Amino acid sequence: GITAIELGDGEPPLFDMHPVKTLFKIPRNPPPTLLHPDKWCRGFNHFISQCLIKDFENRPSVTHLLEHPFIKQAHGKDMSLQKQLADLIQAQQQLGSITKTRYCAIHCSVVTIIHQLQKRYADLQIYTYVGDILIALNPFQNLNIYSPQFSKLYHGVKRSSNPPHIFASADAAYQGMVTFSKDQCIIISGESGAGKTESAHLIVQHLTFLGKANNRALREKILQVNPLVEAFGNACTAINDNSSRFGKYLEMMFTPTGAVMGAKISEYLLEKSRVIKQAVGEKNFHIFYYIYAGLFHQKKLSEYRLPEKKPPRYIDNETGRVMQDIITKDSYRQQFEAIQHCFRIIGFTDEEVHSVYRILAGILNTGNIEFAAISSQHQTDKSEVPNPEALDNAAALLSIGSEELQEALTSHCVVTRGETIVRTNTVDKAADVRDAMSKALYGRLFSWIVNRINTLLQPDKNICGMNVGILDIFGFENFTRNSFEQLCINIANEQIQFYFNQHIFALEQMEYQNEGIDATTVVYEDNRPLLDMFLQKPMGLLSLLDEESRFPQATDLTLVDKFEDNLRYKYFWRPKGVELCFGIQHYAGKVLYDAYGFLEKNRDTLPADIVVVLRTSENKLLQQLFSSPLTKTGISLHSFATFRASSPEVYISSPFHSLKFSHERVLVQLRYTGILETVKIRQKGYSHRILFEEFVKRYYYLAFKVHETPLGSRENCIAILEKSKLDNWILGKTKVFLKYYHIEQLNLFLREVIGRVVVMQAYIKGWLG
Ligand code: AD9
Ligand code: MG
Repeated sequence: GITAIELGDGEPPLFDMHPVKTLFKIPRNPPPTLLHPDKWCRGFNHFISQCLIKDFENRPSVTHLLEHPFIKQAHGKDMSLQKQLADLIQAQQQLGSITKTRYCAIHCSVVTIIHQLQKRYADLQIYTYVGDILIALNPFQNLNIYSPQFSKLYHGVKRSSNPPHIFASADAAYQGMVTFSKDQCIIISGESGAGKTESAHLIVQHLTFLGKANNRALREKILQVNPLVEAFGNACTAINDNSSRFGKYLEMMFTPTGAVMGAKISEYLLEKSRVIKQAVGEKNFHIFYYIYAGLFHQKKLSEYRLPEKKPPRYIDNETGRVMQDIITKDSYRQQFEAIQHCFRIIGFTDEEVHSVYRILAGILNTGNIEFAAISSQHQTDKSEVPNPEALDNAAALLSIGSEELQEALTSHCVVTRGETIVRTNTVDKAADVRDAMSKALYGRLFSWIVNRINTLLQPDKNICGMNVGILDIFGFENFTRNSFEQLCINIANEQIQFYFNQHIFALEQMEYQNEGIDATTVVYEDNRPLLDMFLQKPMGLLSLLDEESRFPQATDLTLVDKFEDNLRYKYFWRPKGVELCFGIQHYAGKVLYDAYGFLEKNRDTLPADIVVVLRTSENKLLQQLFSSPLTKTGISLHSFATFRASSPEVYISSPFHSLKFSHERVLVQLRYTGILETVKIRQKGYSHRILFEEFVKRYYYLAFKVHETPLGSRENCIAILEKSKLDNWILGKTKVFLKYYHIEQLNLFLREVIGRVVVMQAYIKGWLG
């Protein structure tokens, strides 16, 4: 049977599949104070609320709670339920640090949602709606629910006709775009490993299915975009074997009639430092292993000057297993073939692909260049390359002179009073320059690939189209050691959360007020102050970091001192005894950062001498990479701010790295993402708010004759709504307030009516002609 369920929005009924359905129903009105046997669901919720308030103050034991006669009576024989409840309450106790009001405000929903999610997860029903938001739990296994048959099933039907599915969300975005000629945006958020990237693929898959153009080649191309950029931008981390190490905003462009006509990607904040070093248990970007394996099997390693015995330092993270994996793992080789296929389908020339491989091999060889100090009486601090082979290899692959490269690595020019003086680099400095060069090469290569894809998939400029954007970034990260990269990633996530709050809570509540509608305010955790701490100028954390990076004498320690002196926020603290450490209370949890290397990473400088040498390259692609000054990729995600007010969202949460549904993990994620508050506001709120005039223009067919042009008045809105036999809608001062299911119903009616009109026109045409 169909098991569509809804959390929030009130309709259709909640959890009708549940054996103790009333028990877990979210009360639509405030719970009554008395426990009426007929309304024990409300009573139960109320009881829990009382317990939890007490629990918050006294922290009684769970056993004590379970001994309570009401719980005993309510749950009778269902011991598993008791156990779950116990787990749940324990988890809540562990949460700490949340305010009492908030704590009480969320608990009812916690019980409901978590139980429901768990039940569904046990049946591998990973999707659940919260109003127009979709929660997805990572199944960690292949589900056979993404075939073209499923795409068909979810095409243009009412959401309640089928179980919740990511295709339905993609479909809603597409239908919204076509029906209202409005760009749409799908935001995918959730912590690392939650399944965002996987979801983004599925959305692209369904949108390509919907945007069927006659142009099959174009569809094929679009489907290859994600795999290609992810080979270069994803890597294996401690949490996720295919972790996104960059932020990606993919826009799919459609013609006014909804045929796909192109695509565009924007990339943000690639974690370039991964090229030169990876944490224990982590790997470099996938592409390095793919080409190594591919070239090995094609017996072409020597052509690219890559050793067969000991793989280059940049990809050999001291486990010594890398070469064995490269030789034996079929998946690497298959991925290499897949990438070659992607390049070809999208339209890269063989020459371009060859250049890309040469640059990648060049980077790997660059990493192997070593430096040793020259001891001489006259010169101090000078270094030389004791292994000229690596130097020659790198230079050959990058098509530059090997002497010039050595020169640029081991010395630098300083201009003083119009005179150019050559200074030598110490061993450490030379190694830094080498690594900076590798990072710059990779970063610019990545941007070039993205730009090239954009050129190859550019839509016809003469058609004024619309788009659906899909935002997939790196999820919130909290490792044992967190560095600059984690800080950037977490700030980006903080901004997404802020956007989410704005969109779901702040803007919506403001609109109710303006329109004179009495909707209960929902209290939510506003992370604005925390964002201010990061982004404010000139005293925010990022400004302080930039400022300190400009002082040549500054160290990572003076940086942390500066943070401590200037950031007077409750979200910031400095643990005692660990000098380079500072802590931040993010929306998603506390993270301890190790400031070692922060300044260097933030400066991200590439010596001019290196740029000069690379520009002399005979490799056309490489020349191009360094021909223009590259704009620094800032931390700000302002470019994401093109969101439309009515855009649907996909909201991804996950049970994290456990095949078992873990209450604590899910609970924590539900809590910090504000899902519980979202349910509240979605129950009480109206996700669609349309100006009278716009509403009449869209739907007048439903109550008026085709040739009529009714005024965009309040009365005409009422006429349309009544004619459509809808209830529960509200009229504000200038807008109609509707729930998502109203829109669904109206659009369905509209399609029927238009269908009739079209048939009639065809009939008349046939009759006349
Ligand atoms: V990160 O922030 O980029 O580190 P994501 O993107 O949230 O993270 P990802 O989509 O990469 O996570 O999912 C992690 C793994 O979970 C995937 O490699 C799949 O093995 C698995 N996964 C996620 N979603 C699904 C799914 N719908 N079906 C099957 C899935 N497996
Ligand atoms: Mg990802």
